[in-house]
Amino acid sequence: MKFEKTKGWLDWYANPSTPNFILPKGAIDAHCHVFGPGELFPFAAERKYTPCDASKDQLFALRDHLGFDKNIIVQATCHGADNSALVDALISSHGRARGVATVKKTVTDIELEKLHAAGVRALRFNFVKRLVDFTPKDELIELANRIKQLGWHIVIYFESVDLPELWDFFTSLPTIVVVDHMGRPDVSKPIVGPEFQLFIKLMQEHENIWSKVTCPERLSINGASALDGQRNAYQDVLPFARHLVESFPKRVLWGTDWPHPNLKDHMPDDGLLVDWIPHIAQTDELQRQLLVSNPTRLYWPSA
Ligand code: 0GY
Repeated sequence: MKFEKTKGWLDWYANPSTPNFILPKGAIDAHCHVFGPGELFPFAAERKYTPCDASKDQLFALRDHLGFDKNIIVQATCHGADNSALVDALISSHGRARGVATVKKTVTDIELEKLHAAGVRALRFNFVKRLVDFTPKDELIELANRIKQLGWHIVIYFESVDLPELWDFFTSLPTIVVVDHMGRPDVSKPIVGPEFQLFIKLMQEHENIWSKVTCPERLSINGASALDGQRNAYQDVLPFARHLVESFPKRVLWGTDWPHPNLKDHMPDDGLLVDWIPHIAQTDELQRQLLVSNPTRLYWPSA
């Protein structure tokens, strides 16, 4: 089937630069997606956007170009609860990718076991209203209890203004819980302000909660305009990410977010995004934890 991209959709950066920062051996890109290709893996009827194609081969080429060893591929909302493109990418990775799937409450145990065999190790619960329709919390809790038996965890995506309302639900989840993109802080507000401090409190009080220190390009207010050849970009996001890396060194993950869905203003050069890492993780040990030991512990525990 031929799909028409959403108007104004920005394609991923075609020729990313080679990073100056040499990733530690075994580094894992812990947040990225595959889109289609639509002709092979049609986008879901309930999707809120239609992306460009971004195939497994293009993802693996980026992995090799940037110097990552492995990927964590997160089911994107444009594929709904049809995990076929994700599963195909996981199988084709020959053990070098694990997945985060989206399922409906009707998923059978056999289907979950097949996802596990392909390399899925988590479910994603998405609360971002522009991306998904509402799912009742009791359905999510039921799923969480089922996937706990498989040793999986939950990945949650939400806007920071919704954290107070979602707090009780998040803190009742029975597994490790990984928060996408630092809970999407409003980086124009102070790091010591009530909004980000609530997120810090969530992580301080609940040792099962982890955070991805990802998506400066998505969170930055002055992003594209503050670029210094992009190598010195996203200064406004930096203190938030650095604070989390230094406060919770064993519970943070990093990823490219390739192919960067829904960016409106600029598309980052993924090579330059990698060069952002040493600004948020400033020692070899913090970099090793962020890029190697934390994601390995979570996704390849027996490695
Ligand atoms: C991200 C962010 C976004 C989209 C999705 O699954 C998705 O559609 O995750 C977004 O639009 O903020 O993590 O890729």
